[in-house]
Amino acid sequence: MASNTIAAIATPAAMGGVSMIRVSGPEAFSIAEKVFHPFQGKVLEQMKGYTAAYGGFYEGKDQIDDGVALVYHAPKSYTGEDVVELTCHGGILITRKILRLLLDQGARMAQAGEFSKRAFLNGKMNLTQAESIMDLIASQNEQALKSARAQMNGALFSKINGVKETLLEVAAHLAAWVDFPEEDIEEVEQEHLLQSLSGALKDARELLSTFDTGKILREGIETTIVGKPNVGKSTLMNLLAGCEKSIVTDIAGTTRDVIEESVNLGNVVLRLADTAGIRQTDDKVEQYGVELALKRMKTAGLVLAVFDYSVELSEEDEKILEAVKEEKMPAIAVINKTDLQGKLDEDKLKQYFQNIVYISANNTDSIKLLSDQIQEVLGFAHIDPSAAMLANERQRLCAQQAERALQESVDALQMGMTLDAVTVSVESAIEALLELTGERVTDTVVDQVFHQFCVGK
Ligand SMILES: Nc1nc2c(ncn2[C@@H]2O[C@H](COP(=O)(O)OP(=O)(O)OP(=O)(O)O)[C@@H](O)[C@H]2O)c(=O)[nH]1
Ligand SMILES: [Mg+2]
Repeated sequence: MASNTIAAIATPAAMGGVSMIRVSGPEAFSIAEKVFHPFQGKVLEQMKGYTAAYGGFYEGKDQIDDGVALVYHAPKSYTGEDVVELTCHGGILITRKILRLLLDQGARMAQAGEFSKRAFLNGKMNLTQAESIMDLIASQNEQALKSARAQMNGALFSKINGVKETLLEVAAHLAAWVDFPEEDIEEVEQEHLLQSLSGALKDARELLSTFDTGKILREGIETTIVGKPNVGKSTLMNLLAGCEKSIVTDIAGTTRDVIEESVNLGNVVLRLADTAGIRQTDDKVEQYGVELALKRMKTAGLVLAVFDYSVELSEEDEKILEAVKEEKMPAIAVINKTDLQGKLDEDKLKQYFQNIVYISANNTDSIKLLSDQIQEVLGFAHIDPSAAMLANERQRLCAQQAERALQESVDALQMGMTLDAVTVSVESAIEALLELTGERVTDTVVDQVFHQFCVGK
């Protein structure tokens, strides 16, 4: 039978000061004992929880390294099982060798996320908390980090739990009425029922609306800089990137390829693409660049449409205005070169854009102006990163299922359908919420969640 004690390297597979190998399961101490010998004759299993011992790692009689073992006794550990965390020098070869020795002594190589899966199965955390661990590790900016931390502390769980408690109460009342159909339900009670269900529906909707913001927070947003030639798109790209990413010249048609760079701007990661200036051209290479620019613009999550303040709007600008109007993507009109004399028809732009920002791409003060505008357009200006937020597609689908079921229950009640019909919908909503928190979830879903984790987590 495969061992129930698992081991894996928890630190990155790279050279560093130290590496850590984690061992968890019923035989964690006895297996670790065979590879690691505390120098002062301590026995790992007899050490107090949360204490450490300095010792040597041995391959047979040969000492291959020295390091530290940290001991946790079940259930007071990350996984809820006996755990030993072995820290050695951070060489790739040494670390792998120690892992191999542990496996030779009977540990099994942990699968991706298996330590966290055990923590979940042992009731150490709920599923939304477990999911936030990977978000925490993957965070690229302060807001994403704060949000992941909040979900790890249970913000999402408490929100769902609140809705669930309401629904359980409603279900209990419904069950009583269904059991005693001869007793008429008073009108006030019916009104109360409707209120509770409408409230729960509102909460579910609010929760669903956090998904898009959360996604941008975690993954950043595809942002395409477009405009006719020479308006200063590449200058803007370089300003935001903080380096000479794109070539800037006063020759129209300088940029032909799509130039990409990720930048962190006021807590949003923009996955920027600088593109070729849009115009009619006989140059084959440039023409291809223009096509790429238009394509990029259509798939972008945010468009920065750049206009030159010092010249009148041209046919080329109009083409961009039409494209923005047609695609309806979030877009900001960036009026550049405001250090020059203005000739641009701003009123016309206002018909197409709700958000307009005046900058000079040569001036670093422009970064803040643009950043504020972007936060506004994406709805980030007022978000509370410590609030409950849906973090992935699995959670979104469960929340959506709950929302639909709640809508059905409200409809059924308002249309005067039988209480049985209302009960079915309420129970289905509860089911969806229990799946969301992982309180009632299939093995397949659990496996899917934890397989996305790192090995060693
Ligand atoms: N005065 C002034 N000149 C600017 C400003 N921004 C850019 N320029 C100048 O405008 C010219 C064109 O800038 P680019 O950034 O290459 O313009 P582009 O839109 O990328 O042009 P293409 O790649 O040809 O489509 C350069 O000479 C820049 O120095 C600005 O805010 N003020
Ligand atoms: Mg350019």
